[in-house]
Amino acid sequence: MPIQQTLSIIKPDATARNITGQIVAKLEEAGLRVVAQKRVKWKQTEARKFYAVHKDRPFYKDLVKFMTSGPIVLQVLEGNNAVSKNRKVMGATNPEEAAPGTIRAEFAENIERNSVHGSDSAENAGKEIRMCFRKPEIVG
Ligand code: IDP
Ligand code: MG
Repeated sequence: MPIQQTLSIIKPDATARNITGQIVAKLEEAGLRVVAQKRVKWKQTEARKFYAVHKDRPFYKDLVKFMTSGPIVLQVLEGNNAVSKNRKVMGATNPEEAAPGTIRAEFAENIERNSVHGSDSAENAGKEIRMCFRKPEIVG
């Protein structure tokens, strides 16, 4: 299995409830390693750019508003098949459809305020990591 890196974000609903540690514990239990991490507050321009793939979706405006509403924790996760491993431990976008034990099943408030982001492909992981971190900030 290839060692990969993926981008993870702990979203404002989770930082507001002080559950970032519980989320990191789930990621680590799944076999993922946090090799970069920083807490930031995004400006509108940063959130718009990050979620540009969704710019024509009906939820885009609210998503940008939500992602700029409070602090977020950006992370690079590393491990075997990190992209799909992270998606699995995150659970489905809609917490009502997320498998038991997943981060979203346990912590998400609703389909928008769903506690975490995770890259959906190795290609997007590379792009998202480059958008959020400089090389020296990632220490494996
Ligand atoms: P993902 O985060 O599981 O990859 P995406 O489809 O990429 O899901 O959507 C990005 C984010 O946009 C979601 O995590 C969620 O915060 C928000 N979102 C997605 N679909 C909806 C929706 O139908 N209503 C409100 N917000 C949504
Ligand atoms: Mg997505």
